[in-house]
Amino acid sequence: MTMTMTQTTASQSITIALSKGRILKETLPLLEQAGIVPAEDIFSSRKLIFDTNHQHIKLLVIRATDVPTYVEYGAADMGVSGKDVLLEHGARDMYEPLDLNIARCRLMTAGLVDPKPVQGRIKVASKFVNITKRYFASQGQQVDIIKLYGAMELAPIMGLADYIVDIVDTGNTLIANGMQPLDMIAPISTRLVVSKAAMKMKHAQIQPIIDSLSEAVERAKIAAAEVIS
Ligand code: PRT
Ligand code: MG
Repeated sequence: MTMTMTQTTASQSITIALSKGRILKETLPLLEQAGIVPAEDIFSSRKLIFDTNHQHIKLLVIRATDVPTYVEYGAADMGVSGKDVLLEHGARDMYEPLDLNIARCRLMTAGLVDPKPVQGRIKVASKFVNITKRYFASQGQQVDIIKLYGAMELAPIMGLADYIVDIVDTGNTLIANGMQPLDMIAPISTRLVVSKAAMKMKHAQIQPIIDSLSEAVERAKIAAAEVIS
């Protein structure tokens, strides 16, 4: 009897995996607008799991690239993840019910403003190797892909690669490094993802969270439009 009750309680608690870094800064105000507030300040804590003002909702704060993995395996019921990360990961076994409309940017190819002639096969450096492979294949181009973990802009300057695939916002980082954006691969924003298993098993807990986040996104859009006009 006690066992059953414990299991019921555990299965009805909801874990939301948040991407730390720049996405987190924009996620927390949205969560607050949706009525979900961490029990303590996330930025001044070393914790990885946070209680909230809702007894049944917990927040995980993890590396952005790990969020789809937690949701895919059902270790987190929901997640907040950049579309770039989802595209690169593959995002199997999860739904993507909501565009949170934050951390907007573009995934693009880029190259030197003054390119050197290509020697042999085209080399493309990126941390998004799967996206890069798919994009150039879709263009009918065979390229060698070089995996990097950061500072992609350096690769063409140093002759490591002819092109890069990276995130572009203002374009200032490219310009500062003698590069220019070339082709747009995909527009990017942050998405709410839900594990397929959790959507089935915990629908009664999950749907209200989706709904209140959706309303928070709409209110943020209206507020942004009012600032502009
Ligand atoms: O940095 P680390 O490797 O630890 O993790 P991360 O890069 O995954 O995390 P973080 O905090 O940098 O957040 C990345 C996520 O934010 C991405 O997955 C995108 O979904 C989103 N996002 C939105 C951005 C940008 N805008 C952005 N401008 N991510 C990165 N950038 C970087 C870009 O890589 C480039 O170096 O900013 C530079 C370009 O900006 P502009 O304005 O100069 O064009
Ligand atoms: Mg970064």
